Amino acid sequence: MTLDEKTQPATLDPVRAQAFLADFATMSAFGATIHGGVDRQAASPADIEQRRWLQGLLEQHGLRVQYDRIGNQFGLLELNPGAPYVVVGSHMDSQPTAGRYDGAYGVLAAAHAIFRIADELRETGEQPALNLAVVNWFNEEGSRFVPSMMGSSVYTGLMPLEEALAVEDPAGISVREALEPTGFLGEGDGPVAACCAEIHIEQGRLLEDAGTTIGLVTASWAASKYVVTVEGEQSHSGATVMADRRDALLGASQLVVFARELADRFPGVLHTAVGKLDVYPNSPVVVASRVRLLLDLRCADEAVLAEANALLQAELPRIEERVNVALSVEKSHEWGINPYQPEGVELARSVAARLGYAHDEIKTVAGHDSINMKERVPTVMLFVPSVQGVSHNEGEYTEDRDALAGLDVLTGVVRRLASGELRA
Ligand code: HGY
Ligand code: MN
Ligand code: MN
Repeated sequence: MTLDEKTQPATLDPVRAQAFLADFATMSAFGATIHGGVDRQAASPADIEQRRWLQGLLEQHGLRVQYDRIGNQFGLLELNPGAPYVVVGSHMDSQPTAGRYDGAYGVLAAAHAIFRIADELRETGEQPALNLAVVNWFNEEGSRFVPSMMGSSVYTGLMPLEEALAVEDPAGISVREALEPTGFLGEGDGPVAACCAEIHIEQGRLLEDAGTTIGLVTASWAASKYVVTVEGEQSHSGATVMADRRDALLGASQLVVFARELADRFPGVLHTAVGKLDVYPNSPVVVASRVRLLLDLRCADEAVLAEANALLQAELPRIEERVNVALSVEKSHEWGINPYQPEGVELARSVAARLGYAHDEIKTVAGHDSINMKERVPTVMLFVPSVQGVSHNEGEYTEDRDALAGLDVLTGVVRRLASGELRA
């Protein structure tokens, strides 16, 4: 890897830039897929191996690594004994066959930002007002264990610990059972946060289309996620008279199509999908008796989301009647359009402006751990561009120069947060 003039951000020296890119290449090898992506679901062997590698990297730089009771991984740099922490990071777990950048970029950027600030403080002998922590939140993706953003939800008290530990994957393995043998199930609640920062790839293409390098995230879209169970009756797919069938997969399919029609009623404002179907018995020559599916609604407007949820509820009895199945619906996760603290947006804006990077405000459509954190402490969320907006796909890509620009801005933000400028 070489850095040309275009790649090299103004205030990040080439040695640090190279070190970041080299570590990013190393971390991308954990769970690497043949198409250039990664497969690192929460507490899978690849996730575990990568966490051990991160622990080594953090310890090499003098950070003390600690795990809390839901397996969040923290690298602590205590420079002001007893003071609370600036918690900086993201997640390293992934969706199955996903991209290298989602989450992992933010954890590594946090680590390198803190390494640089620690070196600067050692040189000047200054003591910051706040301590510094890198965080790798457990199970942000929620693919193996539903719901998403689990580690940060428990950390912030938005999800009870015991409920999270009891969640089972499709093979019936609980979070507790998956984490216990890894040594990542710690004892305490993790460091006390005074404020938080996260950097992430955009996963959309607004920044790229506008030629903007740094997104200053002002708010999230709202989300409603459902677990739907469709109950029908198992029968012979050939022999059973059509009128007698109670086809659970047909009922589920109608819901899949309805979700799309719902989004089409609110173009650009509502995004929907069914991303997962578990079909029982999922066998040839058998009409399915039961389908469990995960339905995801994301919306830029809470009133529209409420209307979409009402339309969905109204559709359920229609599907039941048409297909002769029973539907049960449970909301598994939701969040609203709560803004990030405007003071944090302004702080990030001034850092990006001073460093000379093109920047603009943006909203996040995807969920992030910082959405939970901002409910508790002042939180700054930054984006860097995703090439063509590709994400949750092995082809996910961010240009090196953008990744480095993001690291540069994150470092500036964390430096100011460490001075206690914005704290709970
Ligand atoms: O958007 C999501 O729900 C994901 O966990 N990032
Ligand atoms: Mn992510
Ligand atoms: Mn993701």
